Amino acid sequence: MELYFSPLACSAASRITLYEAGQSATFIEVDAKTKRTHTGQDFRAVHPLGLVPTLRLAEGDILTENAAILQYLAERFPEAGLVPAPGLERARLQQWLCFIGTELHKGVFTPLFDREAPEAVQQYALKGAQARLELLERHLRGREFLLECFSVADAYLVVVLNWAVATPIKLEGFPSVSAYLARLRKRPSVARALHEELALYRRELAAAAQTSSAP
Ligand SMILES: N[C@@H](CCC(=O)N[C@@H](CS)C(=O)NCC(=O)O)C(=O)O
Repeated sequence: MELYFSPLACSAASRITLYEAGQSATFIEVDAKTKRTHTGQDFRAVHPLGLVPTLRLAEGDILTENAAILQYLAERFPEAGLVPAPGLERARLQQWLCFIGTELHKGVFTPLFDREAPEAVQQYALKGAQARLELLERHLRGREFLLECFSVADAYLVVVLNWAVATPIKLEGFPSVSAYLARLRKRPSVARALHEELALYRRELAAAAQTSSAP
């Protein structure tokens, strides 16, 4: 199994899921700007939009979209208990995966990270963040996880909340959300995945700085 990823991107949720299940994969790093892998392969030949995560299965099948990949991995390693049984709890998992993917990731963080997004778009995203984080704050008050136990939705949420430090969003105003993030960052699978990806992210930044200062 090959996981195409970029350091600290939403693909880190798949790495957390794999570690949580005591599994691994061949991790193929994609440069988010050039869309090339470290071996120089054009990633757009794998995923036409050049988006991570993308999973290539042993049989060669390609699977895209975070919510689909996370549920696939969780079902592939059922002993890890990362996905509830079909029924209302499964629908709740999908509810949170959709919320994180659309309302937080794409609705708030993507425009905040997009250097080409006009100021008005960024302000709109920031305004929208307030109600979405308030919703999360109310839900997480007195709860350890999004569902009854750790699930792939938590793997995705911790990665997305982790981005807040690089934006004007102040999580301190949402104490239950902040406490959740601090708690989950200490979870072994999360700590390991974020530690490894932070090192790769820093290496990527250093390489980019060297390229831009080259004569
Ligand atoms: N709908 C996709 C979105 C994935 C996505 O936005 N990935 C980002 C990293 S967090 C990416 O690859 N960005 C590169 C780009 O936009 O060119 C999913 O849920 O998997």
